[in-house]
Amino acid sequence: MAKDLTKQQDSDTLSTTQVLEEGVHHVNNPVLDLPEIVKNYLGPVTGYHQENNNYYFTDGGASVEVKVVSDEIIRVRLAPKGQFLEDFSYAVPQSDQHVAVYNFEEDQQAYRVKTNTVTCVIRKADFLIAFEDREGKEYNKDYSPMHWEENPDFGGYYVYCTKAAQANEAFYGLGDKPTNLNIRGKRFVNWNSDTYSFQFNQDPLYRSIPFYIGLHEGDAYGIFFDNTFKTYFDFAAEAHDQTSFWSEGGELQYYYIHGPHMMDVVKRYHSITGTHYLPPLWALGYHQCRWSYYPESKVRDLARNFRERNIPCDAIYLDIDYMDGYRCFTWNKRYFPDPKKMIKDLADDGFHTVVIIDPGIKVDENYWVFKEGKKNRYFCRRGDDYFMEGYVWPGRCQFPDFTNQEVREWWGGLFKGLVEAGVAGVWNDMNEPAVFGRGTFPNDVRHNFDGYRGSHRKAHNVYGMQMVRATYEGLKTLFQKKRPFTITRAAYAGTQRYASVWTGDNVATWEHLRLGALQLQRLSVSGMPFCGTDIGGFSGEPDAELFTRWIQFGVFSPFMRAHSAGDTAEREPWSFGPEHEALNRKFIELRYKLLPYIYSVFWEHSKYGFPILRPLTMVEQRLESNIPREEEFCFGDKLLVSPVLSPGQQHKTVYLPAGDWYYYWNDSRFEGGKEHEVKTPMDEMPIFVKAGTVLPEYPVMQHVYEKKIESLKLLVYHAVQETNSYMYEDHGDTFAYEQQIYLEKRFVVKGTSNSLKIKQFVDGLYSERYDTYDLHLVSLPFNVKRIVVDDKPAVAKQDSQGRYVVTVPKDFKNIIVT
Ligand code: MIG
Repeated sequence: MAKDLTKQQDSDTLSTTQVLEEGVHHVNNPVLDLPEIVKNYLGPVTGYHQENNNYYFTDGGASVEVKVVSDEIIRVRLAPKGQFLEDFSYAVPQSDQHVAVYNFEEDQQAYRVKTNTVTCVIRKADFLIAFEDREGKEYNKDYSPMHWEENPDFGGYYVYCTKAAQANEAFYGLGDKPTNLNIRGKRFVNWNSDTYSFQFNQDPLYRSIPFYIGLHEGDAYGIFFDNTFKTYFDFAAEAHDQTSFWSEGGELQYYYIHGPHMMDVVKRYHSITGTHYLPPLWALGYHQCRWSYYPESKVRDLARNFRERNIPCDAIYLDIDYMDGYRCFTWNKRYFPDPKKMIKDLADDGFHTVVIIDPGIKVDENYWVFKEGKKNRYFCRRGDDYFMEGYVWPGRCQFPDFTNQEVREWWGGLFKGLVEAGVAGVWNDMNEPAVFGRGTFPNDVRHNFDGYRGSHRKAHNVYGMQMVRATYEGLKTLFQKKRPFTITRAAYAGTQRYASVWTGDNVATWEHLRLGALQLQRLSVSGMPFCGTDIGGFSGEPDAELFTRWIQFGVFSPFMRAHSAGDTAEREPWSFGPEHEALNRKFIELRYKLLPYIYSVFWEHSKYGFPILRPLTMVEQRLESNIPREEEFCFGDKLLVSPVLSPGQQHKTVYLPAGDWYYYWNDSRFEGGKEHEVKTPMDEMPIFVKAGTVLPEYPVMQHVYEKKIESLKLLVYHAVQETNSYMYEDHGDTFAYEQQIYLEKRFVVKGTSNSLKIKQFVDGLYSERYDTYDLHLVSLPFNVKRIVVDDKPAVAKQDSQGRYVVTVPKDFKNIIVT
């Protein structure tokens, strides 16, 4: 279905061994097929020298650099023959940005590079490297000295690092691997691959994020192996006491990132690789996609249906059929005679239009994109200087070298026409890169790699990242003041600076719904916060129940988009009959109610690097029983959800972390630190709000900004423990927030058995358009006698759920309820 495999391959048909080596279609781990190899290990340390925050150690031949990046981050590099490679990284734009206090010690046994937080110990006798905290607790250490072998394919080296795996250590991260959260006992390879209807445990998939977190006795650290070649990881699979990572080329270069909190590990990983920019508010709404909505009348029908049925929606996607013969940056004028008019009408009705763009450019002398690319030699070439050609949707194609700055600028500018037509977002697909028949480019394709030239071995895993970077930067320039929205399928570490991601071509099965819940949690701890699955499943047919449960999970997916393949039955929220239409509406409405909270969580990510989804092990990492709990997670730090992932499920066991929680649907209070049995009828899913939370809610809108908010609703959940909640507000789609034009509000709630105090602190220069808040006081353990707002008495009513409601000025400072 998805691809036509009968299409002719490139002239040099690959032999089976070559296919194995290319690494895309292999079934067995290709490393097992390698001939006998000789590995060189670092010998005893013979000396060292220092240059600022870099320390160099040698065994006489090889050199090892230990760099203090920050108080909590130390980078290690290996140069087998003493010669380091150029210090260039697509993931870490600047590794020298942090200032830290550090010092150095030497004794009989070891050298120690110390910061205020971490000590890196380099043992003299055997060159083993370890990382400790200030108290001398060992977090991570080498099992064997770093080693390498001459690369039989192209000179250079295969580089290896083997660390000790501690007895009960659990491992997390590595991006979108479709498997259990704890990856101990598993092996992986990173090589971006188009994996239509992938399966549980399949590897590799679309993305390469060579970053993992180790968790041992409640303490966490991270390792980021910044190497773009095909990389491998083994988490105590081959040998129960060893964790290894290695690569088919490039440098052995990794960052040790200290915890002990997993949250801090992720935050610090973001401090070097960047966070996701603050998305436009509309991008957090509900998105409707399909392969493909065309012609124009179909798109207009779709939009009309959403509005007539009162189902909120902010974005409609155009998949490849909007183009003229799949030529990027063109329109099929028969299907879309006047795109500008259509997009304008959609926009007037509150819909943003997002279009797909693939990397393959049709070889066609009458097509301006091809002509410009050809003239300027922007397309990738093979080792013998022939252009890299392959078949994709448009037929015979050539592919821009996005690792070249000049090509990226050119590509970014090509969006001019689409932007003038009103397009608000761009979806980058097939950028692993995917090529019909052969999988991807052959290894001999040459890339500019921003001046650090290399073959496809080095550039493959960053190709998609550089494509979406070109897209993001181009849109940003063309939009001027507005925030672009971008989404990519392929990625390398750091791609979060340019785009959101979705998990690719999943399947309409319950297993895939569950897999999606695991993948999004994994992406979130791996530095890819803005992520989603194809709601409903890309291929195959979900039944009504599966679709509704997937919509429910979608409400708590950072990115919420329904998508389906072209050969499936209609797949809109109303496609499953009136009963499920009402259920789907209810949950899409819930997403819109929660938008001010969701937006605030994105702000916390963008500004501070906190992940959006947080697995339970991250929330309560000292509790070993949380390690196998992978179906529930927190969205931000106030909401805990446990999506229903099985058919016919009538109830679910939910563990609540320590503290009090309120059930979202009826305000009843639950005690944390234990499990609860929760009913899960179709119209409910387990959602809990942490006690002490101030949860902002918008009225239901059909799209963002549809209605002017008269008075903002704030749900205030009683707590005895003093609790902070943050709310972020701004224009929603401009970059003015970079000039402090935003509001960051902090609410402090503190209660007793007969009182509740609420304080507000406001920071920033934006002014909201409403004047008051409607405070809904949830589950007060007492009857209200008096409410005092900034020393003035106020009157409360009771709402339909029996909550006390009081309207207060938006700039209140202090409220006392007794
Ligand atoms: O070869 O553009 O993952 O979301 O609908 C298939 C058509 C190409 C794969 C994407 C999918 C998209 C489809 N694309």
